Amino acid sequence: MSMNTMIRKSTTILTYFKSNYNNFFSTSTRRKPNLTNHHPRRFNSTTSPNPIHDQVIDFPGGNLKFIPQMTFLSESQQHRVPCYRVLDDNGEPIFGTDFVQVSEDFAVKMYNNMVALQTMDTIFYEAQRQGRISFYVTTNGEEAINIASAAALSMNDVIFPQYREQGVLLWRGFTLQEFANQCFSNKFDNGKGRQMPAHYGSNKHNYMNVASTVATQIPHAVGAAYSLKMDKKDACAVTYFGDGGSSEGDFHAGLNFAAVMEAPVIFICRNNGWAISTPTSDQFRSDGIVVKGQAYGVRSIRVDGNDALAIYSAVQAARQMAVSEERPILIEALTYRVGHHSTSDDSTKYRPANEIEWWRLSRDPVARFRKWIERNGWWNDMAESELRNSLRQQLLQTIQVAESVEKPPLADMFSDVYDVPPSNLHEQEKRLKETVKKHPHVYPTNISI
Ligand SMILES: Cc1ncc(C[n+]2csc(CCOP(=O)(O)OP(=O)(O)O)c2C)c(N)n1
Ligand SMILES: [Mg+2]
Repeated sequence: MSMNTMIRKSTTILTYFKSNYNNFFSTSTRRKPNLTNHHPRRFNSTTSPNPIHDQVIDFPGGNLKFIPQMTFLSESQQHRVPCYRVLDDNGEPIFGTDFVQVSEDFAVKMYNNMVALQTMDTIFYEAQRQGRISFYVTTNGEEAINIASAAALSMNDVIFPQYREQGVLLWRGFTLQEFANQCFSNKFDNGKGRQMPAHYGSNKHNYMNVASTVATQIPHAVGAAYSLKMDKKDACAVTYFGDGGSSEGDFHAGLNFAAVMEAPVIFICRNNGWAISTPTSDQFRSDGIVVKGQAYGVRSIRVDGNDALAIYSAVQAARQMAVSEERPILIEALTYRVGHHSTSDDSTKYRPANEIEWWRLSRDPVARFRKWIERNGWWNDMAESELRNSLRQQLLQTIQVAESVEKPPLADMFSDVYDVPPSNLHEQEKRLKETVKKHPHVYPTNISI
């Protein structure tokens, strides 16, 4: 198109726009704009001249009202979104609370798992401090989110974790020995020693491999949910992430896609206040994460993440809605990361030690749930010390075993990525083997060639 034609066309468009300007926003029938190029439903305004409150525009998404005042939406709501809880800090049910009942056996099983998770984290953390494994990440303070959410799901639901959700895998039956094998990168590790410790994954348990690239699991979960829906499976996808994960673009893309495609996925955000050393106040100014769900058209709830019964009830309801109504649900679980971010971090460098202590002592989700089961007569001091002693012994045993098992063979480094490995990979493998042969003294003895 020549410059002259372009100018002519733009002038025509401008003239058209000017002459129809009022019509675009007018509700009068006398001056109906010529909207032949638009979908007729789009700008179908009502005709009543007054009062303005009766005037609506049928815009994509539904009818909306016209108002005469120039009103900006406030950047914050007058009232923050409230937080659903069942048990108070003392493990006492709140008056009038609405929750899913659990049997004695089930509640005790949940508690056993929370204590197992806590003990495993303590022992593996110590193993890293002793130099026996290279890395570890604890769930301290977030045991209820891990175990109670897992307890509310079905085994067919597919889990897309971040990296602080080992309790979900524990609940699904991954054994303490399997956890230790992964952390010690021995030949029984599902990942064949090719991932950092605490990067678990298990096909058998419908638990996708942990990838520490924050939030990449979110769009994966949405895609998987959409495929579950297309296959008419009685299951949903469930993805976990932190407040930091919600600051990534993947979170926003995932939420929007899930809303539009009506994918049965549950987004569980562990808002624990910190993304390593970055507090939430430096990440967003919205009322947390829950309001973002609503902004994307996703049904959402804010839950006390340190209350196992509230998490259990909310996740069970979310699952029911996700699967039967084929829709995404967002859960923002409020909690606190009591431990350091990982063994590569010292959180006292960026937050006060007394803040950590307060959450550890006053808001511990495990102690809170214990108070509730004790109050019901389902638990006592003797059961507690037996459980803790037995778990400690088992875990010490598992790490001894895991440590003594040999590492995966060197060839495993080169397998599983390509169907037909390319020539440069063959070349690298050959060179590595030659180097090991030449310098056997610097090569670990527990790795077979
Ligand atoms: C894409 C990406 N960016 C940055 C990092 C470095 N990193 C690892 S964990 C983390 C913080 C994540 O915080 P959050 O999602 O709140 O999880 P939390 O550790 O609090 O459980 C960051 C920034 C990463 N692993 N991946
Ligand atoms: Mg966080």
